[in-house]
Amino acid sequence: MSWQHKGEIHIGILIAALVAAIVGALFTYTSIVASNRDTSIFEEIAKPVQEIKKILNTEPITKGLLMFRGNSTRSYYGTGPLPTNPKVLFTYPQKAMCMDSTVHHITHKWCGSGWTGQPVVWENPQTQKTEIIFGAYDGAVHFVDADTGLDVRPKFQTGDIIKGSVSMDPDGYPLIYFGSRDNNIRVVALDRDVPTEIWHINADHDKGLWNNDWDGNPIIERDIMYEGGENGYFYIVKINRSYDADGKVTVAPKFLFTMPSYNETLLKNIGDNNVSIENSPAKFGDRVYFANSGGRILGLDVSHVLDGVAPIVFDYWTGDDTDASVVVDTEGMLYVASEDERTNTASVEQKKINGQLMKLNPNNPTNPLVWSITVPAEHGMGGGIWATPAIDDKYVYVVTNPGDLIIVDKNTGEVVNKKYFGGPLWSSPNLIDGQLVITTCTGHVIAYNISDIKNLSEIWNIQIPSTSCIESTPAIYKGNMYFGSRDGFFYKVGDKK
Ligand SMILES: [Ca+2]
Ligand SMILES: [Ca+2]
Ligand SMILES: [Ca+2]
Repeated sequence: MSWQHKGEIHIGILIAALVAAIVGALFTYTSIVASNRDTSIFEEIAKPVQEIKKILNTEPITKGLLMFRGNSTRSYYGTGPLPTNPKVLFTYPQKAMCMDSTVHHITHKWCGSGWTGQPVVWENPQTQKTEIIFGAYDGAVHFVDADTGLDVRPKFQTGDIIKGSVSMDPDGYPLIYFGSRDNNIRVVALDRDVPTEIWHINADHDKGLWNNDWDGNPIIERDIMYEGGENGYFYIVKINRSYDADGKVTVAPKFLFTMPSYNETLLKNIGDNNVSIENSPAKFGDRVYFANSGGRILGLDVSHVLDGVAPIVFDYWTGDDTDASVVVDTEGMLYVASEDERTNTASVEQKKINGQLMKLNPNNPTNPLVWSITVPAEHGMGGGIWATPAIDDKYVYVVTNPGDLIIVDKNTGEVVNKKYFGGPLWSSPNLIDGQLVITTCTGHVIAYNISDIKNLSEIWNIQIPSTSCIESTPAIYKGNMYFGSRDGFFYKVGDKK
């Protein structure tokens, strides 16, 4: 071996040692941070070193509950204190919000708001007003003054009903992002005379399978949008937000990454082509997770997505339609709720393994199932779960289509409480200040003290006058609750001042 080769080896070893040291340091750093309970801090710091300082100086500018389940891990429930003697403080609007919608040649009249339907609540720094923003079954996005229940600005009409939740730009840009059944997901600017579309993706952008709606709530993080469509495709888009010479907000979006969420294995397993993405993606650190109606859960590593790559790092099959959002805890564990619809052999066999509620450890990709619980048909209702679970330090709180609240120990998978309300329960539970808020399909909003998890004590229980289904997840902000019902109207519930 010549001297030159030896030199190369020495330099190679040196470089390898350096890389190992850097990786080791980073690993230790991220491990420390990963054990930190504040997920947002974890997300901020699990980044290349050169970005850390820059990022730590950046505070979220927009105040409020800005997206479905409040954050990218889908685990933030707003703020209290909850009311002690809640009343309906306003009903919006004057006339029921309704629209006819046709799918596969069948037309239904839809009213109010539904699944997932959780509103945005944000504090507008310019007007000093708290504003509620939600899409409804009249196909419009509405902008409502949280104090008065009156329109803050004209509604934005789309061509079909809106089921999903709106995302408000978290970085102070006057932009909202939302999907509609009219096949478009839109970016709408709020700094014009009327709310104005400045960009959209049509579901025909890619020839996928199944359908063309957009129910999922997009994640907007560091100028990047993450969103799945009912065409079965997942999209990662650099938004490129800016302002023009007149000071109006602009976007110049660029597709970074697009992929179908299905593959031949999945289609063979399910034996049909319902592989739409209807759930809202979740993001933890450099990983984004989403599921489709075929039950495939994917995790992508998006650390190099600006270079157009996002490799699959997690791939799990639940056996059935998974529309509830994946919820991620502070350790990166996944809580997944699925439906129970398919009767083909492969799906039935898989559901025997993982049931309809499961904890998955994505760091163990070959054997991720930690525990599972079955949610079979009961009380004359089909089995499974549509609502997104809520989590706290110790427990998972999930409500089911058959109509039960089930509370599960996060570590052991033991069911510590089960309570029947009557199904379907599609509205996600909320946790605020040690209280659990459940909304039902008979128009009830109920708060429980959960300090003794085996003996929940009811604090209050109110019912909207129409007794109509509350299918949308309420937004809770400064103790007030904002939600739509299937009766056509939108409600604010709280203590009278
Ligand atoms: Ca459609
Ligand atoms: Ca579905
Ligand atoms: Ca389904």
